[in-house]
Amino acid sequence: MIVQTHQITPFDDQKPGTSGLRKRVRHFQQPHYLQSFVQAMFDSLEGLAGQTLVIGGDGRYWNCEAIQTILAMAAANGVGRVLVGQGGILSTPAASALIRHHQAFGGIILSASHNPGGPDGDFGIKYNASNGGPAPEKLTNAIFARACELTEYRIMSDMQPVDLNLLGQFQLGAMSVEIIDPVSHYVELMARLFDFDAIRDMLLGGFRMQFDAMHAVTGPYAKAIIEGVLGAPEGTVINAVPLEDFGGGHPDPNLTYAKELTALQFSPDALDFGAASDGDGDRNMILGNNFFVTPSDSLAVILDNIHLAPGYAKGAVGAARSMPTSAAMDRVAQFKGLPAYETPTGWKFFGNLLDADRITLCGEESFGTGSNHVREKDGLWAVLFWLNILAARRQSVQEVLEDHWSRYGRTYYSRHDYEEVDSKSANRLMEGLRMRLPVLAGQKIAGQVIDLADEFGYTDPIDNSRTDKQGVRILFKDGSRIVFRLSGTGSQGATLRVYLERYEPDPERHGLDAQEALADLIRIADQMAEIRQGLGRETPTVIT
Ligand code: G16
Repeated sequence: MIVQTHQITPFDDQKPGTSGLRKRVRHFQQPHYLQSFVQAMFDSLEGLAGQTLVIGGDGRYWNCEAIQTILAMAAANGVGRVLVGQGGILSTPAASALIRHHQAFGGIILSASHNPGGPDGDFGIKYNASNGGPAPEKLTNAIFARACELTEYRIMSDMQPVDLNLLGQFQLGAMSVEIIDPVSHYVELMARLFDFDAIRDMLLGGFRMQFDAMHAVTGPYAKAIIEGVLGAPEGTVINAVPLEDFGGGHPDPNLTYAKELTALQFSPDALDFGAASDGDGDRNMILGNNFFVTPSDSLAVILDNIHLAPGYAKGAVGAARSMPTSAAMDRVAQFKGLPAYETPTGWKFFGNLLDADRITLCGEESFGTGSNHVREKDGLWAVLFWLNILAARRQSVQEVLEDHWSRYGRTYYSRHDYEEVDSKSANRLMEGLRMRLPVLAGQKIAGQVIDLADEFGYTDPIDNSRTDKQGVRILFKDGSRIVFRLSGTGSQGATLRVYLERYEPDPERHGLDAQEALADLIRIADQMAEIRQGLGRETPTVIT
């Protein structure tokens, strides 16, 4: 093996966001850019020499090229063994499961999640630690600091391109490379957690469903499980073949971007169940017949019914949600006498709670739900959990939700996103809100009295690490809430997220459309933050 050392000028823009480093493909393709980040990562991982890494991605454009580069650099940096998903494919949850199963040192996942792909789209890279979860802030900060000062990287220069499609094992210098089936281990894990017999019986009994893989990584997993093991008819999984550009779509499972599925489920031909997952397979959307389940409600329903899945028969030890996620989960936790945690946005903040066995279940409003089976959110897992609940309860999605609301009350919830706005204007808007926080409490706006106004910060109960500036919260006397936050996952400009929530205990008022139920809060949010004037946008880009 010939190892070459390349001299470079340091990059100062390699700070990982909410979930890894995400940039436009062309930005990543500039000379030495990917290499700089990978070297900074390797340099920040103490004790990496001789260890095992899991590598895979969501199949987006440039995935396989990046894997070749990472393999050459891993060999040159003394990594002992790498496990690579066949074809360069590994969904984020499957990668997390494999890291845990093989007790690997960590993993590198190539994905920009739900962001569009293709030569003009986004690319991304993230590191997951030995627990299978996203690198904690301490590590991502160290990687960034290292990248800012990095002047050289090491790479194997005599490597022939590896055939990523060929299962098997071979050597790259002293490093062993194994190309493994990306799907089989994940299928076995799901079979241990859920009542596949009951789901199979339900499907054979005429239950009709569709799963939209959005031409992203979940296709092969969903085909194997839903159509293969569970016996749903062929064609149940649509857009099942992962494509480099996701077929030109935006692989984000929500009502705006999962167009085909949404159109079907809100039509007279709607099926009993519809679901979708995102670019790297960690998000999920759940739909019934002409019915949308908010991710916050989905988390609450799963917690309420958790014992119905064999892998969780003993119930949960506790649950957690990100701060902007609605409090619907908290009401179930309170009823069951379980601890409920509120963390900043980002799956990495659940890691310590899961590792310390404080929680079994966690979720986020951003279409993410997961449990202690891995250390990432898991799209297909959530879909299977819903199928398990429906099979056990023999009720429709709508019936399950209506029953839930009748017992716990309904939390109306919506998120309004203003995507790719000018960064300076977005920061100015947030700064303006921050400055007004001290005087807001007690004020009356459009008939609503503000109870508390602050900026969310979090002290991790396990390692006491502190994370500040995690979103501006306006809490009203009647329990309603507005949260303002800038996204940490975009690659262009800034995205303002406005989270709106209102609790309604009265069953007589549970049948409203969410936008209607939240209309007064939507007006207040615009008025308080001066969104229209500040961002020059009349309406949100995406409403979920
Ligand atoms: C990532 C994170 C999630 C987060 C979401 C949105 O999801 O893993 O924890 O909730 O981004 O973050 P933001 O509001 O900062 O854009 P994914 O699916 O993109 O990896």
